[in-house]
Amino acid sequence: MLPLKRVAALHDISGFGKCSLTVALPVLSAAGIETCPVPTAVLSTHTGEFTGFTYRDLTTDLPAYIHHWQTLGLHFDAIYSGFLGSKQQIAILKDFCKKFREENTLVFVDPVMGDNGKLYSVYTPEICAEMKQLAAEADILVPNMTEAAFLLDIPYQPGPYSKDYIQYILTRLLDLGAKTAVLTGVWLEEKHLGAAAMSREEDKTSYAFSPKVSGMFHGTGDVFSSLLLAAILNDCTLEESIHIAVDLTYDAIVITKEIGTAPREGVAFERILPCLINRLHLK
Ligand code: PXL
Repeated sequence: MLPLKRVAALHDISGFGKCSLTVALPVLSAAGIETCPVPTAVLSTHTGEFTGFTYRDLTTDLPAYIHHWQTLGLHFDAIYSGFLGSKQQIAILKDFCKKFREENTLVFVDPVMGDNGKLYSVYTPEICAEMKQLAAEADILVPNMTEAAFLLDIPYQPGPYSKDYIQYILTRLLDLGAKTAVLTGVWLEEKHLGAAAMSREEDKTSYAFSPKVSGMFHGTGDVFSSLLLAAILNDCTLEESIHIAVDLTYDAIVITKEIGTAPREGVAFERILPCLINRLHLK
C-alpha cells in the first residue's frame, strides 16, 4: 500500500459560510489526502457579506505550533496556503516553507486578497506587498483576476478578456517567480467562465470552461483551489486538474442554486465529493 500524501493547510477557520479550512479539509480528505491544518484565525463567519463576525487572530500561537511539528520531524507533500489575515502571518508562512519545504514538496499558494476588482476588508497595500513575495516562492499560484491585478500592480479589467491578455497575465505571474500559474475568473465570451494555466515546464496555455452561472457565490475560490490541489496530488496533469476543478466547482454552484441557499452561505461542495472520488478513480 502506498502511504497517504500529506498536506499542511495554512488557512483560517470560519465557523459559518464554508470557505478556507471548512472546504480544504473535506475536499482533500475525500481525495485520499491527509490534511493537517494550521489555523491562522478563528472567525464566526467569513468576512464577505457578513457583518459583526468575531475574529480571533492566532498569529502568536503559530510559532510554537509549528515548532512542535518540527520536533516531530513531519514531512509534507504540499504546503497549501489561503486566506492570511496579516503581514506577520505571511512571514510565518514563508518561514514554514523554509522549515518544511523538501525537494518534492509542492508549495501551493492561493493569494486570497479580493474579488470583483476590490480587496477584502482586512487587506491593506502592505499585506499585498508581502503576498507578492510569497507568490514568487509558489510552485503553483492560483489568483483570480482581481488578485492577479493587485499582484502585478496593473489596473483590474472586468472582462471579457482576449487570449492574448490572459497569456500576458500568466506570463507576468511566472515572471514574478511562480513555477505554474492558474488564473481563475477567466471569460473570453459572455456564456462561459473558467480558468487558464501556464507552467514554466510547458510552452502552452491550457483553458477549462463551464457555462457561466449568474450571481456571486462565496467560497468558490477555495472550492476550486482545494479541488485543483486534490487532482494534482492524485497525479492528474495540470490540464486535467483545471478541468476537474472547473467542472466540479460549476456543479457545486448549480446544485446550490437549485437548493436556493443564500450565496454568502457558501456552495454545496459536499454534494460533489462523490463525483470527485469518481473522477480521481479513487473508488
Ligand atoms: O474565501 C476566502 C476567504 C477565506 N477566509 C475568510 C474570508 C474569505 C473571503 O472573504 O473572509 C475569513
